[in-house]
Amino acid sequence: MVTRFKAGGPLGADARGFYDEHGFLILDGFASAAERSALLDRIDALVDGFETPHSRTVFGEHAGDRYFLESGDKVRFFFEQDAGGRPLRQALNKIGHALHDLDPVFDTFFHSGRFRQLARDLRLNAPRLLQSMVIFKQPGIGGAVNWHQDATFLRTEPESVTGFWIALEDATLENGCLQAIPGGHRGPLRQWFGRGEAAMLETRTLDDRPFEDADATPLEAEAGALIVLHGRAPHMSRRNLSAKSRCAVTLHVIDGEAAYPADNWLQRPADMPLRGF
Ligand SMILES: O=C(O)CCC(=O)C(=O)O
Repeated sequence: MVTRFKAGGPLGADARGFYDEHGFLILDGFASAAERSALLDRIDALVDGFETPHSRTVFGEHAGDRYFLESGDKVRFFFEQDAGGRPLRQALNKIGHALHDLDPVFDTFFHSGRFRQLARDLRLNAPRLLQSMVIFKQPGIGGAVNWHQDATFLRTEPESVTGFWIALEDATLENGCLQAIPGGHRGPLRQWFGRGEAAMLETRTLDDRPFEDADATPLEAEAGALIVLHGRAPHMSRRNLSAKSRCAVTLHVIDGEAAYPADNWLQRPADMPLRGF
């Protein structure tokens, strides 16, 4: 049974305890209706300003793809696999990965006192904003996101990545809400993803025990809710075969005092250092 908590003010001991035990936390009403519509309007404006390249980069088919590898300090657009000839706004899978530094609307939203307070309550040391995304989950074609742990993709020593996922629209089982395994964050990290030989992207198995669909708990979220995900929390989402869009924005934060290995896929140039809240 997933207990839901109300956003606003410092995290209570009950919410903190739930997060420690389960590895995720739902905070209802974190983003206001005005913030959601400002972000959705901004997303439309970004899409309107995007010049469609000759070849559309499909998210998940990016091994070795420079467009993806060089997106850590940019705002780039990735397509759904089954987008066919759909218009751009209905064909995108995601936008990433430095919206929080490069786009004024996202910058204002993410660099707010509420996120700072939440990071403090989660005992994140010297939080640094590493990665931000828009995840569209388009009606009818929104692709599944397979089981994974964020600490596979955003590695620090010691591990510190924490995900903030904010629903801009209602996310339900019908349109492919997040699903997670309660307590799964206390298990081992299963995979390593990063730059291997010749900086080519590589996935390595660290532990071959699979995550089981039978252990999944749906994290349904009303528009405005924020879901915190521990870096080791196993999570996934199914395809959106419904007629309802399920747009979300995400932010991944790391501890600025932890080491950030150079073989992480996401790299920042020296003149664009990570910032705190
Ligand atoms: O929004 C989704 O469906 C998946 C998001 C996710 O896995 C992530 O942000 O790590």
